[in-house]
Amino acid sequence: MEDRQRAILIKSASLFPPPLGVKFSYGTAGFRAESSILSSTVFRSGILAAMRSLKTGSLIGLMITASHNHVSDNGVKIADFHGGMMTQDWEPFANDLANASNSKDLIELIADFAKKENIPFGGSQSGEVLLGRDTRPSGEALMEAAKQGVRSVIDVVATDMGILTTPQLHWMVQNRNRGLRVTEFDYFSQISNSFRNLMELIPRGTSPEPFDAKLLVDGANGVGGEKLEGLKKLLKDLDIHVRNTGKEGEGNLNERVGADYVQKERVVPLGFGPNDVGLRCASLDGDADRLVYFLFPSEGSKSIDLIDGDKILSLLALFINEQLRILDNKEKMGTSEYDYPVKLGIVQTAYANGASTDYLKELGMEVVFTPTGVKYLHEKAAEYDIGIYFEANGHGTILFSEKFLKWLEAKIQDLAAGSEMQKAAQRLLAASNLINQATGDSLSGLILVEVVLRYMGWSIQRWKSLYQDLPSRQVKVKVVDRTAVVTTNAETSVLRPLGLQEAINLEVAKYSRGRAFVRPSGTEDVVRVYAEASTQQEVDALAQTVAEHVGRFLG
Ligand code: G16
Repeated sequence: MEDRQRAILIKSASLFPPPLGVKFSYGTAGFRAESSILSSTVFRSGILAAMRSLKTGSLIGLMITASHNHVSDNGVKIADFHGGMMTQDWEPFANDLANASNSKDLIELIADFAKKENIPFGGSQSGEVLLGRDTRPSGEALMEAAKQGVRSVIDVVATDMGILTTPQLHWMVQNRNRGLRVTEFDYFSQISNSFRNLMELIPRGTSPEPFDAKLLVDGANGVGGEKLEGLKKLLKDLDIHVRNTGKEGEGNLNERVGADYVQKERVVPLGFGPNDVGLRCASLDGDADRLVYFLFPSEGSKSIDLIDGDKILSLLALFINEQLRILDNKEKMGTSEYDYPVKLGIVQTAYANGASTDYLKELGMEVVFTPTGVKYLHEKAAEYDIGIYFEANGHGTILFSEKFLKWLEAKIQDLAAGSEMQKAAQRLLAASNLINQATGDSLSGLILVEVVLRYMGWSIQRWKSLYQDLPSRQVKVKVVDRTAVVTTNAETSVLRPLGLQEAINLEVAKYSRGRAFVRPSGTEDVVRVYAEASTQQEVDALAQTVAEHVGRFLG
């Protein structure tokens, strides 16, 4: 590293000293912590993103958000050149950077890593980092810290995109690196144009009941509500009403609102009431990368009927499968051989309700499991021609491989104009343009779900009855050190502390269809417990006793 670069880094790093006695870890979705202790970590993440840009010769993204966490938290994550999460190979370096206790160690770490990775500081290569933030009050100052980090690396520029949803930033990085224009208007236009294409491909008059267009959306008082207000202006066929938009007086970010609250607590979010009984409702999270639907079943009921990520996944899988079936329908269409063995894969985590996995398997679908975290699910889904991934919490998307899309485009040209097969191929292509190909995105996901429900002619009640969820319960346990829990087998089994898994097994064995697992959260300072059983009473008892064991083993 040349002297000039070293001097710039030393000077800027001195402005962002790390907090004493805190250990940061690049977890499920980057670094997260109470916002007041994050400026050095965000500054250093700016350096990290700039180095990644020089290494890859591409635009890199940096998002400042703590998504579903409390408003006083914040966080930072890096979007890699393909638009997905940063390569896991760089996570240990990210941790070392965040935890370097002084500027000297920091500079040595950077110099060593740059040498190992052949990162051309001050050479012919230039770089760029695109930055976005959610609506948290701490975001503005942290954005400045991130920009200073990026600008501490010679020849790398920081482009501040202001307030964005996390998926918008991922989408922008992916598409800019493909040479496309990526303003917010471009993002909205892509969604609204493909929405219109799909709407035109819905067969007329096939639905037994008139479709109720009205949709109520809980924006979690975050960035998603405001963006949806903008997007919906381009979606004339939809009747979307956004609540909890975060406007003055509407409430606080994620406080008794939003997808995480609705999915975990199964209660009506603030802003919804008796007048909404029976209506189709959806909930976004704080940075609009999660989506769940819900139904307020009856007046006086505090609880909701939840349509979680598993049911969104099932609906979308049915739609995709149906189009593939039509494309394969040789006898009916009398066309040539189905000449591409499309590999369709479904990716879930241990949180997926057992009934959803059974349902998908009964449909003949290939279902695989990964640990929690979009970074794992996305990577797995990308192995298929069409990979559909969703976490039960509503985080997910459908990925289409480039090879499959090329084949699909050629197929559309070959097939008889206006034929059912051509329409099925066109629907798949439009869906691939609509739903975010870089990461899970509640806005594009919501619009696709709305079209698919129209295509199916389904009310939310019909959708809900696709299968009966097994009763489940999630609880959090505060412990002294959550990293003491080490899991294996896609987080379904505990390796450490010794004896905890045996204790869980004994509890699970007491219940029919019992299942339980524990894992350290990567976004909050807690250990999470998930349980399933045949009745709600049983599952509550199971979750409770497992949580007690966690407390006993971990203190
Ligand atoms: C993030 C991740 C998700 C994960 C969630 C909870 O979501 O992107 O993949 O499911 O955290 O993770 P954990 O259980 O480890 O706390 P978000 O919406 O908070 O960015």
